Amino acid sequence: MSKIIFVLSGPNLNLLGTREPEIYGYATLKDVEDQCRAKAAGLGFEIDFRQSNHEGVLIDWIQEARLKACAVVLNPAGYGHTSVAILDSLKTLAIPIVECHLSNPAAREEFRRSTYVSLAATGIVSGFGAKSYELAIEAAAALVAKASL
Ligand code: CA2
Repeated sequence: MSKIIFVLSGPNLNLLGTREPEIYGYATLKDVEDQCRAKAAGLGFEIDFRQSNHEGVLIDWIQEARLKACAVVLNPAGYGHTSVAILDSLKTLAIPIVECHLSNPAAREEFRRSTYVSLAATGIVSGFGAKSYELAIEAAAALVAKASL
């Protein structure tokens, strides 16, 4: 069975660490990737870490995860609040999906308080800055281990 966790990030997260650090922290996306890789390795998994500003590209990667991944960690960024198409693609997966956010969207503006992605996610980690990604990988690894018992 695959031991690869797809870790996907949506629009504008390539700018992480360069703007709005009071909300998103000072870590860059490369820092987050390094932390995720180390966390996954410690748990016996590999990660495939990708970011796109394009909805269709994210959907292509989610479809690719059906064939190659044992779990998906997804920070959909703004698309979480708008994209029925991403929700539809997630619904085709039979593997754990962990929705991940740096901030706690539930404590922010009204329009961030729900995400379409949540309707397909196994669980959500939010509000812990870059650490949210590590916690999401830990959750994904635990779900995969439980499913293969
Ligand atoms: O907290 C999160 O991780 C979010 O998914 C981030 C999204 C936001 O729309 C969601 O409500 C919550 C925004 C990502 C923007 O990324 C930036 C990174 C650095 C500087 C500015 C924006």
